[in-house]
Amino acid sequence: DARKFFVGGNWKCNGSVQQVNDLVSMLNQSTLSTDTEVVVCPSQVYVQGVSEKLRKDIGVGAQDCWVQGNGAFTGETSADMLADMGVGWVVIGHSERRGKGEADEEVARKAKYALDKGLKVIACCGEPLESREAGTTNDFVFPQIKAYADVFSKEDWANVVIAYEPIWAIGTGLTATPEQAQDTHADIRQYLGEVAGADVAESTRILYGGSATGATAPGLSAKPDIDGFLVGGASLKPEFADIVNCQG
Ligand code: G2H
Repeated sequence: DARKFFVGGNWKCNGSVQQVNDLVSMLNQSTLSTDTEVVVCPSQVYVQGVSEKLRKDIGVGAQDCWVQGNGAFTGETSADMLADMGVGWVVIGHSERRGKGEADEEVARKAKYALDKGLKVIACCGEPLESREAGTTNDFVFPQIKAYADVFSKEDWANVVIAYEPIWAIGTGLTATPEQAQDTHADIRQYLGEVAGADVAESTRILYGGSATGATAPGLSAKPDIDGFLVGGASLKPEFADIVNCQG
C-alpha cells in the first residue's frame, strides 16, 4: 500500500504549559507503530516548545495559518513563519474555522500558499448534518475538493492529506459508522480522480475525523479508503496511541 497510515492529533484550543508537557512526555514514552505517520498540532503558542521536546519521529503542525505572507495582519501567523520555525504541517480548512466565514476558495488559496512555502497540508472537508440527512453530502464536499484541486499542482498533492470530517460527528461522540465513512471516502477518491488525476486519487491519503476513538478506530481503519485519522478530543488522552496503533 503506497498510502502510509496517517494519524494527526488536533489539540485545538486546549492545553496549558503543564498539560502540553505532560502530553509530550506521554507521546515520548509511547510505543507507536512505525507503519503510521504521526503528526500533532498544538495551539500556535505551544508549537515551538513541542517541536523542541517531542521525539523526532512525530511531526508537528499548526492548526491554521494566514492566507498570505508577512505584513500588517494583526493576530495572524504566516506560513512563512511556520516554515521558518521548522514546522512541517498545517491544518487548513477545519470546519471550526470555515464556520467563522472562510469560504472554499479562501481555504484553497491558503493551502496553496502554505504548500508554496514548503509546508505539508492537512486539507479538511466535510458536510453539515442537513446535507447528510438530505442525502446531498457529495454536493457539499465535492466543491470543497474541487477548490483545492483548482489550485494544487500534481506535485503539491504529494504534500497533502485530505481529512474528511463530517461536521455532525465532530466533538459529538457521534462517530460516523465505518460504512458511512467508507462510502464518502470512496466517493471523494473517485471525484479526486476526475479533478486531479487517477494517480493523485490512488496515492492521496484520506483521513477520517469526527469523534474517532481507540474503540472506533480499528473498524474504520479496516475500510479500504480510510487511510488514517484526524483526532481531536482523543488526541489529548493516552488512547491516542491506541489510534496510532489501531491496525494491529
Ligand atoms: C474533528 C476532530 C479533529 P474530534 O474536528 O479534527 O475532533 O475528534 O474531537 O471530533
